[in-house]
Amino acid sequence: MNQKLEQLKTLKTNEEIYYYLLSMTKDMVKRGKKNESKKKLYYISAEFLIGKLLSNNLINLGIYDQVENALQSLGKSMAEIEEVELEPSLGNGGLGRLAACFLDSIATLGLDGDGIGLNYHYGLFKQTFKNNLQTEEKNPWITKESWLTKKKTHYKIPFADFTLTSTLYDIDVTGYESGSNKLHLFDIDTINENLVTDNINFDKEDIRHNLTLFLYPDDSDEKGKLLRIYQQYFMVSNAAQYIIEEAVEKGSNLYDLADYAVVQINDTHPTLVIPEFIRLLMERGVSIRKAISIVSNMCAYTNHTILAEALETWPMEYLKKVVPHLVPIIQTLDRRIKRKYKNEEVAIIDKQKRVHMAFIDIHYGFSVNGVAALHTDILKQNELKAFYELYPDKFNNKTNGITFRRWLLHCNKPLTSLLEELIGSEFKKDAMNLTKLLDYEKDETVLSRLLEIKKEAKVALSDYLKKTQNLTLNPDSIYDIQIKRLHEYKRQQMNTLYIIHKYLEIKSGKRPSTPITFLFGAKAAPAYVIAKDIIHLILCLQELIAKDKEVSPYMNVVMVENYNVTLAEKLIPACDISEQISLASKEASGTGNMKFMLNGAITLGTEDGANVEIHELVGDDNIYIFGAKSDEVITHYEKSDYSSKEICEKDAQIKELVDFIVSVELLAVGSKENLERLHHEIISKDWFMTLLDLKEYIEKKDEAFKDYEDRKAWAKKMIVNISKAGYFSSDRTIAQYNDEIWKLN
Ligand code: 26Q
Repeated sequence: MNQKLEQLKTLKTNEEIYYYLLSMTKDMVKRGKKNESKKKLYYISAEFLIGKLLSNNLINLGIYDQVENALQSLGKSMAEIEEVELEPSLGNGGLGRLAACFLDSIATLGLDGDGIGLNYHYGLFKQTFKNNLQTEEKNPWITKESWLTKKKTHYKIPFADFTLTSTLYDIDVTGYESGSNKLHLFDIDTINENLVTDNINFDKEDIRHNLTLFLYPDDSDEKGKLLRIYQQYFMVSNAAQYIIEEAVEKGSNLYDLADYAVVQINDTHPTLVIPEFIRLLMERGVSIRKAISIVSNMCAYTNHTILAEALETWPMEYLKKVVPHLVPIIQTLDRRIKRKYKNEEVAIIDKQKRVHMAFIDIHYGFSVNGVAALHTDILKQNELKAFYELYPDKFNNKTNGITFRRWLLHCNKPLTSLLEELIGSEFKKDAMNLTKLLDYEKDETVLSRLLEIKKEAKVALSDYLKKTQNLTLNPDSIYDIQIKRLHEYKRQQMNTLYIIHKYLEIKSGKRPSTPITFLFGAKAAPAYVIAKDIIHLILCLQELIAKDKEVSPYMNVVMVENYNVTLAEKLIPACDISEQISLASKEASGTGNMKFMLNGAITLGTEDGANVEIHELVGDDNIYIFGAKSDEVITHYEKSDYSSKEICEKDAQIKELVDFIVSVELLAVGSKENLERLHHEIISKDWFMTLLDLKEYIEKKDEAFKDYEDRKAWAKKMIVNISKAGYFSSDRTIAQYNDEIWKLN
């Protein structure tokens, strides 16, 4: 090791150093311990939002400090070296990041478990802003030397009209002071990057050459949907062949496959793995009856959403076009259910001949889990009630978690050091030890140090955003942050209505005691028109306020470009107020809420997803909760009795805020088409009930800003939040998955 670091000191450029460390790390993992057991977990997911890996791996291998010291003697820092690494965008948001946190915890707990997914060359997309609008560009990340290791593993993947040959690429997954596992990403050698013409446009029909170009290419048309099915089948056929091969090598006779493998299906995207396993077993001589029973004992399903549009159903016609060989199997699976249960609600193939992917998972998997207590309850009592009645024992909750290695040790070193100094380092292995911090609730020195650390993080973020995006922030202001995918149910539009409220207040002479910075980070799906209009509104407000000398000393709006894991790592430590304001019942869990809490931000949120559990842990005094409860919201949907139009007509203040979207001021910096469309959407539809909670939101947010003024009392809230965050370690979540679902030996 020391010799290697001496050699490092002879290098000059940041590139040279980065690539040296990359290969050194890969070498160490190769020679290090591997997690092994008879039964192995395979976590299949269309997304793995892994973020940059260098620091993470150095921390997990226990050599971060040594490397940092060596760099220092060169007059360099890890931060500079990390700039060289490109961040892959192999995920949309929560579901993909969760998969990455899970891989870290699986390895850390010493469990034998690999991830399986696809090697998208351009990932999601890189977001840029032009004329206050989102534009999408490809986001290449694969360089000649990278974390990927090309393997000699190839499979034949049969489609209706042709067969593709796959190639496997592996990424090492290091555990914190533990053995390593792998993330297997499958690809095709025939990919043609030149198919991408401009931005993210490409020939969607040329499957042999486009299959792994992008993650979830726009599926607003039939071609896009077919491509998604091609991707999904390619992913799961590779997975199933790989899993069977490994099990047989270890001695499985196929009939005992479930003793060698357990498969976690991450949302419905990998659902076709069930019929594919059955097909492969039948090819190897197993009867269909037996094959179904083997597979049913092996597959477990996680649900991440109750939004109707995200519950995948594929027209049978599409499946016939892409994977006709799976169709008879799916029909058999469906017939068996129809024979057994007369209730049409639980049929796999519905009257319109659409195949309900989640229903395959529920009938033919042994476990169904939601991702937070409230979410699992809603699945049982509403969305999946009919299934819960059939299979009460299959349903279980696994409240999400986050890896503290990345979301504390790596992204907030000053806070980590303070914690070590106060409570020792056991919290790094067992996060519940963070409760020891409660002893310092009244310690004035500790309270001021916490505030100093927060201030330092705000300065660091401000410097970084200045350097990388030419944004100017005031580190003496309150940092109020909403970072997550742009979706109407997450209600970024409600946040903008508050901003309008504050703007108008300042205009009328009522100034906040401490200036406020409203930060946003969000990508919108390329075909999601209203989501893009909301981004436009945020950017227009940013411009309007920045240009207004009367207002800008007191408030600012900052939307960061191309929000990703790397930016999240800088934004989260700097946050004072964490915006978690989804319409109750719609956010399955949220995981950003946990990262913020761990870094001493106070949540402003609705009783939704894991906010409910955060609320229970920290108590009323250490969180700002507002808005309609989930049962109320569900009743509004059932009765269709919510009308944003009525609210606007009855409440002049709300009307004033909403109408400001199409004011002369905003139209002067924005596009009439986008602003008018958004305005119209809110006053005539507002499907996610922004206006239902707006009044209470304004009140609660004002209360939080007022409380912020008492710095000591605020620091006490920070302490309580950090102390109670231990429950949200993904080590806890994964231990529960293993104890209750996977049961690895
Ligand atoms: C489905 C059909 C067609 C096209 C795309 C999709 C699709 C793609 C991505 C559906 C869903 C997703 C991603 C969902 C997701 O990220 N869900 C989030 O999962 C987190 C981890 O459990 C939760 O914390 C969040 O609450 C949930 O929104």
